[in-house]
Amino acid sequence: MKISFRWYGKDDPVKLEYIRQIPSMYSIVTAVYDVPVGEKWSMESILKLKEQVENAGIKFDVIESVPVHEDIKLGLPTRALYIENYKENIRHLSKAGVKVICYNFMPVFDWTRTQLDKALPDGSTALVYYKEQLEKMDPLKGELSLPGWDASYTKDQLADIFEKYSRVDEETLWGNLEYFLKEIIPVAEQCDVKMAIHPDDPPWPIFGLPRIITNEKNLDRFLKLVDNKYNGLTFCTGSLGSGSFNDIVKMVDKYSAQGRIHFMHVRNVKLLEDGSFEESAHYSPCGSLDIVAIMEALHKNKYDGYLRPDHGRMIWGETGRPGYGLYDRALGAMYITGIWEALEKTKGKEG
Ligand code: DNO
Repeated sequence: MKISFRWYGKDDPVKLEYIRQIPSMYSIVTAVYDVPVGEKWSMESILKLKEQVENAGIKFDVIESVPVHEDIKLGLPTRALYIENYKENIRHLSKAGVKVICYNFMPVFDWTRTQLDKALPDGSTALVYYKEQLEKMDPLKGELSLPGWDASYTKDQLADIFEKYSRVDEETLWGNLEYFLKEIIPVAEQCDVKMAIHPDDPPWPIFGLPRIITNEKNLDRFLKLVDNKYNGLTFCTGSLGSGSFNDIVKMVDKYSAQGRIHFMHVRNVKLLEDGSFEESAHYSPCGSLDIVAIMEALHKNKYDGYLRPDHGRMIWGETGRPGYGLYDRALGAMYITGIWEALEKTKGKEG
């Protein structure tokens, strides 16, 4: 297992120098942030990023994300250009030594929460998704600002995209995903870069838009679309785990045994009765997931891919990017590292 940490580039208040001080830190997870979705990333900007990361003494192995242009998800004729750009990005990143690319195939919105600073009983704040609040939100009306939502859309553009998606149901989205994979996976294989799709967060349709990377049956279907290890998963325990229908330990065990998990996002989530959820500290008793059992499954299957602690709460007065402060994610990294060390000592290095 290779511990990694997401870093949002030079504007991230969390400095590379601080990340490096977390014991066990191996690789940074980052991206080129100043290029519009769908465009090519120049070799120059990739190499600049690599240099910054390596100067801080950490590896530059994982990209999260190379975003997929909506025209690809919508299956529009203009997808041809964006797919060529995507292939070029894979080639460029491989030249810079990148091993894994994370991406998602969620229409319009990435991860969605209804509140970013919910105060927990211990005084920390966390990201939450309350079903009742979501049902009252309408992205086409009012001021809606969601994390992961590309704020560069004007209201009119958003209305236009929603109109286009009215002709895309789940099966059409599957078809568009298959088309994309059949184009890019051969390039990823030639370049020895593993593609790792991120599941939909939350794993169910929102605002009437389809979502398909949501459960075990669909992950099986996804992996068979192109049955090649370069077509793999970012297994996000919190995203899939916010659906009580997902048996996370069983799924981690199954897909890591198949060698199809290239990147793990590990975090905990507390499920509430009505299908709502709150993000919690990584420590198992704080949420609904058994983090030790998840790590045991990875260890048993000799997982040697990348893993990053995912969203943290805001603690100790830290302010910054919701979910992506330093302190709670660093606690998560050490908790996970501690579990792994204990597994190696008690069960042997071979898993
Ligand atoms: C949220 C992240 C996601 C992820 C993308 C991958 O915190 O895990 O935004 O980066 O879905 O493309």
